[in-house]
Amino acid sequence: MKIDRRVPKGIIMLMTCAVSGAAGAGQDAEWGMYRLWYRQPAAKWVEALPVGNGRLGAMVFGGTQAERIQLNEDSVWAGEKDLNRDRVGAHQHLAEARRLIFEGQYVAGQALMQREFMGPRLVRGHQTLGDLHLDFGKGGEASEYRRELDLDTGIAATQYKQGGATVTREVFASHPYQVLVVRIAADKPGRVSFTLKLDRPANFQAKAESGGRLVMTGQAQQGGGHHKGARFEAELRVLAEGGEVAQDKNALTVRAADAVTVLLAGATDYWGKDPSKVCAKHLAAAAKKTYADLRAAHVEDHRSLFRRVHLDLGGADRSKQPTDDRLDAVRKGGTDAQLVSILFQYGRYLLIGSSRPGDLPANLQGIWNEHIKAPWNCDYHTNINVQMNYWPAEVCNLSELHEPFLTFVDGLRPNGRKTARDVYGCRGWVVHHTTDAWQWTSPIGRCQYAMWPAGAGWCARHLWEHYLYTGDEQFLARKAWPVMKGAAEFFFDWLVPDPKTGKLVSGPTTSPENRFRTPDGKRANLTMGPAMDQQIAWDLLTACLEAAKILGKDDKFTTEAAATLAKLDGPKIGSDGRLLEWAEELPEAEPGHRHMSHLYAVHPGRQITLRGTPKLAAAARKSLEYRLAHGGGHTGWSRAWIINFWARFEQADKAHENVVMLLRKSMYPNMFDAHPPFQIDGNFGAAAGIAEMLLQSHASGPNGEREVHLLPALPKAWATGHVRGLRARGVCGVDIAWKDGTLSEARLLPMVGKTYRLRTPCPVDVIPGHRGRVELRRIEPTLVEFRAGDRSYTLRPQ
Ligand code: FUC
Repeated sequence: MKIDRRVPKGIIMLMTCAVSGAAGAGQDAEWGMYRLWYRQPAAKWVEALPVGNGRLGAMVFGGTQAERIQLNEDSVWAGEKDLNRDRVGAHQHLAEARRLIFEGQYVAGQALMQREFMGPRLVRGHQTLGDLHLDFGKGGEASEYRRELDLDTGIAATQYKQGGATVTREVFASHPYQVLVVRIAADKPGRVSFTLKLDRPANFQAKAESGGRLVMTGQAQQGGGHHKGARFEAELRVLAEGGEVAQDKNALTVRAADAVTVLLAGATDYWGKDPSKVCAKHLAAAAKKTYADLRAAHVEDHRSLFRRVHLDLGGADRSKQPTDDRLDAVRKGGTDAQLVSILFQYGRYLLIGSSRPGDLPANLQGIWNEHIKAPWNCDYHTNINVQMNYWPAEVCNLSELHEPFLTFVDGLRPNGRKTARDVYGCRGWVVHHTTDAWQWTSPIGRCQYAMWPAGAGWCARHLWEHYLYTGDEQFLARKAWPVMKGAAEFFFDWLVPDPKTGKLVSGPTTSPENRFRTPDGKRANLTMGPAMDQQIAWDLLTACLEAAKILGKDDKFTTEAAATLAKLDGPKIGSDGRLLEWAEELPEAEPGHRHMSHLYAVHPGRQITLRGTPKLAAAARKSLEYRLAHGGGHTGWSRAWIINFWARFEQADKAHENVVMLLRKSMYPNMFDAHPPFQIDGNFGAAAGIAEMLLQSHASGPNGEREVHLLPALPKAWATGHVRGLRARGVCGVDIAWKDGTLSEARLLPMVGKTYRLRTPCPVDVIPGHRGRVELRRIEPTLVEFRAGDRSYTLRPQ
C-alpha cells in the first residue's frame, strides 16, 4: 500500500474545537488548575519545587529568611569516559553454563556465570551542580505566605508580606536563553536586600568577581577521586534595579534595591566545550534582555509544549486547597480527580523540564538531584526505569522530547558492539541492566540484576515507537533501523535451542531482578528462556520485519529474523493458569516482586492483547493479580506499571484504584514519586498510564490496520471530562470528551491515506470535516474501519 506521507500540519491548532470546555480552548482560565501550592516553605528537598529547561534545573525551597535554590545541570557526571569492564572471552564458558542450567543445576550455572562474566561493580553517578543561597536576614515576621509551581508557565513563585511590603520571588529555567532566572521584587522601593553565595557539598571553588558576578568551578568526582568526571562551572550575574551591589571574597551583597534579577548559567565539558565560555555566552545573551522579556520568552516556549494537551477528569475544584493538604485528604481515603489531572500534567511538565533535544536523557531523577553520591548513581537503568521515563513522550504529544533518549540509545552501539563480540562472541550490540552518561555496556556486579543482555532490545523498541507515532520514514531508515537491526542480530547469535523442545531460548539470564526457589530448596536468578527475554525478542523481531516491509528490505537479515521469530519459545501458561515468568514452573522467592517482567508482552509490548490472544491475556491477568495479592506495587514505578497493565486489560476501576494507591503511598509533598527515595520513573509511568486509560493504539487489524481505541478504561470516578491533544500510533491526533461515563464527542486528525480501525465504547457516527465523504466499514457495532482523507473527523454517539 502506498501511503500519502503528508502529515497534517498544525495538528495542535486544529484539535481544539471538538471538546473544549466552557472556558474555551487556549484561554488561560482552564489552565489555572495545574498548580502545586503550599502555605509554608519547603523543609525538605522533596517539598521543594522543580523547574528545568531540559539541561539546567533547580529545586526552589521558598524560605523567607534563607532561600535555598538547589542547582542541577544534566551532564555533571563523575567517571571516566572509556570504561570497559568486559570480561573478554567469557563466552568460552557459555556452553557449560547453559548445560548446567538446562539440567536444572541453577546454582552451579549461576556461580559459573558470576565468576566468568561479571565485571566489578561501579559507584559513580550524576551529581548536584550545587546550591544558590540567598540570605535575606531576619527582616521581621512574614505573613500571607504562598509558594507555588504553575505547571502552565513553568514558574516557581514565592510571595509573602514582610514589614509592610509584599515580596515576590519568581524562578524559572529558560530554554530559549539557557539560564536560570531568579527575580526578587517588592512592591515598595528600596526593600530588596540580601546576600548571595554559591556552594556545593564537595569538590568546588567559589569566588565573587567584579560586575556583580559569582563563579563556582570544580570537577565531579567520586570514589576518593578515583572516578574523575566532568569539569563544571556555575556562574551568576546580579542585575539590580536601584540600590547597590557589593562584592566580598565569595559572596555578593545587594542593598536597598527595588528589584533584582539573578541570571545563572551552568555547563560542563561533557560535550567537549569549555564550560566557562559556555556560561559567559549564555549570560551575555540573557543580560541584554529585560526580566519581562526573559519571562515572556520562557512562558511562550514552555507553553508551546505544555499546552498541546489539556486534561480535565472532572471532580470538585479543590484548587483553593494547598497540595500537601490535598494529598493528605487522598491518603485518608478521599478522592480528588482534579489532583489526578495535575499528576498527569506534572508528568508532562517534568519531561519538558528534563529532556529537551540535544541534551542528555532524563535520568533516575530527571535532572533534579541534590547528591554527590545519589541512590543508584542517578543513572540510566535499562531494565525498566529509563524506558518508563519515556512512556508518556509520544502519546502525550511531546514526541520531540523523546530525542535525547533515542540519540542516547544510538550512542550505546559502539560500546555495545564491543561487549557483544568480546563477552558473548555475538554480532549486534547489547546493554545490560544499567549504564550511565559515559555509555558503558559491560555486565558488572551481581548476576541477579546484571546478567541480562536484553536491555538493547527494550531500548530499541523506543525508536520503532517514535516512527509509529510520527510516520517519519527518514528517521526509521537512518536512525531506528541500525539500532533495531543490531539489537536483533545479537539475538540471532545469542538464542540457543532448548535441547528438550528445539525452541530458541535466551540465557543464561535473569528475569529482572527476581529470584526463584530451586527444586532443592536454594535460590537462584538465572535460567534459560525467561519470559521477558523471549517477549523482548518477539517484540523486536516483529518490529524489524514490519519496518523492513516499510523500507522495502528483503534480504539475509529479514530471512534470519523471520526464521528466528518462528522458532522462539513462549509465552507459556503454568498449571495454575498464570503466565510463566521462567521457562519452567519455578516458585518465586518473592511473589510480590516489584518487577513484573513476564508481563512485558502486555505492556509496553503487544504480543499479548485482550482480543488477539485472549487465553494468554487471561493468564497474564492472573499473574498480575497474584503479584498484587502478595504485596506487589510497593514502589512508585512498580505501581505506575500496574496502572498501565490494568488499562491494557481494560479494567478501568482497577487501573484507577492503582492511580489512587500511587497518590496515597508513593507521593512526596512536591508530588515527586517515591521509590523510596525519590525516583522520577513513577511520575512518568503514571502520566503514561492515565493516557493509556483514555486512549490505546497498540493493537492492529488482520492487515496491520492501526486500531485506535477511545476510552478503553474509563473509571466510574472520572464520569465526565475531556482530553485534548493526545496522539495515537499511526500518526493520529485525538480529542475525546465524555459524559456520564461514556463518549459524548471525539475528534480525530489522522494521517492522510491510512486505514484505521476505530474502537469506541458505544456505536458512533463518523463525520468528516469540511463536507468530505467517508466510507465506513462497520465490523462490529463499536468497531469501524475507514481510510483517512485530508481532513479531521468528528465522532458522535449514534
Ligand atoms: C531497578 C529496580 C530498583 C530501582 C533501580 C534504579 O533495577 O529494580 O528497584 O528502581 O532500578
